[in-house]
Amino acid sequence: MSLDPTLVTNIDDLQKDIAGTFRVDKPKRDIDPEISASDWQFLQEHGYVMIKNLISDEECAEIKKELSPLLTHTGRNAFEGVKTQRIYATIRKTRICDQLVTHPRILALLDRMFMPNYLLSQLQVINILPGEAEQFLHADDSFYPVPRPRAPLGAATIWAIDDFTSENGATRLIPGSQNWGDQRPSDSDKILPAVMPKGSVIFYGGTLWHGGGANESDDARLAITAQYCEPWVRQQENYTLGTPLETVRTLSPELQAMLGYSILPPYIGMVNGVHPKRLLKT
Ligand SMILES: O=C(O)CCC(=O)C(=O)O
Ligand SMILES: [Fe+2]
Repeated sequence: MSLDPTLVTNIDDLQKDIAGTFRVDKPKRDIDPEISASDWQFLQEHGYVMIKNLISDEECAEIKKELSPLLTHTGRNAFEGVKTQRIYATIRKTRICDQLVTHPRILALLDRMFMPNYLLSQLQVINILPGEAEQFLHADDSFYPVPRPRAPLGAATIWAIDDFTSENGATRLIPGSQNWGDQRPSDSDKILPAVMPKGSVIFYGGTLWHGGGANESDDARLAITAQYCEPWVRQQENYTLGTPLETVRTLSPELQAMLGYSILPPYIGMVNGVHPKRLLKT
């Protein structure tokens, strides 16, 4: 390792990317900047943005076919939903969701929201079965004990793999609630069901109040939620412990970084003083 004693001479130098081998790259996104700016603008105004038909019906059918055999358990409490099936450790079990996690239209929003090398916090498959009740309204990053109002520490996507209708459990959102302090939802709040065709996605910051809807239809409602967080807070699912190295080695560099094979310069996320990506070298 080469030594450069001039690299860090004062405390401000520690804000820099001082990694020797694995520098943080400025990502290039395959997405029209005007489209992304308009997504961002809507998100700022309403607390969420809905993007319709981002993947095709055929892709949704393929995703559903791959995920169905993995949907074996219903939830353990009212929050998970006793008539809702969830897949955790999705990264370990299938590659079919990767394309959604790293979709450029979503990453372009995350690039604006968080510091570089933001992390994947959750990747869950959520299948709401007929007869399920409404999920409690909640804000996804409320488990970080940092007082509100504040900027979101996490963000979520919910991809509709089935059509989302107001009968089958479309996610319910309270637009504007991202700006609340300690306020809790009340009957006077206007709730918006995220009705959208399969292949569409909603994106919102972790401070927005929302919840799964009741499923009063005769069919299940399949969704995939990828959630992300700032690189300086803890991920909800511990992907570095939960994903075997041989799986991580097969993933795109972008996804590897998001699981935790990355640093927030200068040191957060290091292993034995060096970049965690070194663990992936055989
Ligand atoms: O299934 C949904 O529509 C929302 C689920 C959700 O918000 C959650 O589990 O945190
Ligand atoms: Fe949620």
